[in-house]
Amino acid sequence: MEQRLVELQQEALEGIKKATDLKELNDIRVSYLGKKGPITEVLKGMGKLSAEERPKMGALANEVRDVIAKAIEEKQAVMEEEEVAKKLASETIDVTLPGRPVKTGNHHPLTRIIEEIEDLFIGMGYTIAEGPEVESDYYNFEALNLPKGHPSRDMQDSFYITEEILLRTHTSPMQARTMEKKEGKGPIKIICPGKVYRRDNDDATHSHQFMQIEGLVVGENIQMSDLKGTLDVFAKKIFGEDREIRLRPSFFPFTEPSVEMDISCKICNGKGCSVCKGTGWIEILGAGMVHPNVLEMAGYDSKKYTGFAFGMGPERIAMLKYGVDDIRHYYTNDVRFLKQFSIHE
Ligand code: 2NL
Repeated sequence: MEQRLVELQQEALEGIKKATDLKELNDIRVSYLGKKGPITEVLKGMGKLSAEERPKMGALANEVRDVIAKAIEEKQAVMEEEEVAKKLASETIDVTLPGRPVKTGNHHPLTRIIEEIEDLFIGMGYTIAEGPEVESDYYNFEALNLPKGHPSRDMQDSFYITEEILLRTHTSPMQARTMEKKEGKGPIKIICPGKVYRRDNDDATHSHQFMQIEGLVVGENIQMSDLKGTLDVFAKKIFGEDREIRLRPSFFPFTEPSVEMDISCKICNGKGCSVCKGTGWIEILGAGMVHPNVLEMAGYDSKKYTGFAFGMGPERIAMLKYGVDDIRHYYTNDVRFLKQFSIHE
């Protein structure tokens, strides 16, 4: 019996030594130390032994069991360590590799130009006023000195929902609303950006839906020179400090007098080229002194208060600033067009 136990221990230790993975090692544990294993078998035969031999044999069997168990434990620890080392070696990461680029979008060119213009005027003390695109006939026309029968109100020029409700044709209704609401009828300095609509056939320079930015300043002693100075700052900040402006007489129903503003052509520096059609000047926006009728309709005393207003199309501003040749590029959302306005590489 003693002989058998010694053999078992040798066999087991040999097997443990040869084992190449954790599964093999576990199989050895089960087969030698398990309930149906050979050591348990040997111990079952102890009944035949004498009273002196029995404890000796029991102690030996326990010792063999402990030796095998300890050998398995040690080998397992070594194997586990090796496994971790192998994993670490195979899973090393190169922290110097460049990261995967994150795809970023960018603001639409119209958003960009509108925000740039807004920021410029906010810097001069203006606030932003936004309002409904579905407007009443009153705010879109009547309050702006466009009485019934005026050619600008032609059904052909607007999208009507009912006789009295339409899609706004300019952002001026928001200015009329702001003046009307102003408590105490004090001074106003606002910029009104937003979408506007006209019944038009789309082509390279026309669209039935487009953006507008209007500005309105109302106060005591507001003069034409304030308008000119403001527009000069605007032109130089948006198109470059070396730009000159020129005001030409014009007509708008809501301003009197009215002007159109040109900037000197950047391409030819005023000499005349194909971009400015030989004139040296490029038309940028319309403006004027707020018509007394418009002030009075909003509840302002036009003898005490005066004001100036201006309106421009961001599409046109961005076309000139970025060299866009067709207004429809803004609305068709071809990413090859849009990507060119990314501030990222
Ligand atoms: C243009 C011309 C203009 C205004 C807009 C305005 C608004 C009020 C009172 C007076 Cl409430 N004027 N807006 C004035 C002059 C010109 O826009 O050609 N825009 C693209």
